[in-house]
Amino acid sequence: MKTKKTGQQFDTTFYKEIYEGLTAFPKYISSKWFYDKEGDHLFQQIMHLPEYYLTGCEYEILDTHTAEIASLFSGKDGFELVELGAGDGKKTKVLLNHLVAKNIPVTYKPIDISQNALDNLEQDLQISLPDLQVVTQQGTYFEVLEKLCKRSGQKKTVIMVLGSNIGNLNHEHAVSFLSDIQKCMTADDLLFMGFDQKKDPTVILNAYNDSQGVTEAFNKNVLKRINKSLDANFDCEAFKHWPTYDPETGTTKSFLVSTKAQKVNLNKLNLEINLSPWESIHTEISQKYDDHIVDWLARQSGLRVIQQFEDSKRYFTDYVFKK
Ligand code: AVJ
Repeated sequence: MKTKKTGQQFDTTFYKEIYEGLTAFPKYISSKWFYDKEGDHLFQQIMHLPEYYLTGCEYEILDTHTAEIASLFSGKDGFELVELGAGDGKKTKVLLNHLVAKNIPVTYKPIDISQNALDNLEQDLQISLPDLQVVTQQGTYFEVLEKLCKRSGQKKTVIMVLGSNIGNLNHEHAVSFLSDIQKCMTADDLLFMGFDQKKDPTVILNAYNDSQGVTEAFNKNVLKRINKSLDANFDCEAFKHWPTYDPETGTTKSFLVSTKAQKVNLNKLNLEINLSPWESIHTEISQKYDDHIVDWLARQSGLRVIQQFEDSKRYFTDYVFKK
């Protein structure tokens, strides 16, 4: 049972949002468009970078507290594990291995915006955990939550959002995202969510400006994707990758800054845009948090933190929420 969106629907949103962002001032492109096949691949590489501490820290949390987390999740007659933004599922596999080994009945429902990532994950799980029941679904968080809300099963549901994926949303959007999740939860259900913490600004900036230039390539790949799929001619090499971190707000922002004047044709959009020298395109926010901000977000969304797990460096925290 798979819900695959037709290329058509996907294209319309993509076209519309790219048009909006590139005709706005200041210009922007949503980070959700990073993840085509090449973007997935580059993000996989990012997760292995020494500077990109997030993945390792959260892996440590799941690996250290596997049994405790598993027993927190387990319902009377098993449970459904819905993972929003599952990606390659590497961290989740620690938990899935444990659940299968302990014969705890679970249905794993990974959701991702990238069909490519889901196909890889499904294949991988078929081989490594053939007994695990897996149901994949492609879509954005918002589309998928709508379906989740209409579900009929009585089984306990645990919604999982790892990797500080919520960090791509500003606080206003994060509250509406958390509220949407809250509305879909019963009193029994749990939300397990990872939040990257405020820390030494240098550590944070390096995570988004690695020495091998993978993050730079990841950021620029969105322009390559636009060139390919919208028949456009961005000069990708004439952009500078520019991440910033504001320790007051905890917001990391990534920009592409044009090093020269550019006239860009986006033929499929019937659009021509001009970039002035040093004009920026904002491409991503990666919000950093602390316990107070997470508490505030939870309260705004009708949720409360019932437990939290930290890595040994206290760089990253997974929070457990109930409604
Ligand atoms: C997948 C959204 C958590 O913001 O840290 C990694 C994506 N961007 N390097 C993040 C990302 C640049 C990542 N998230």
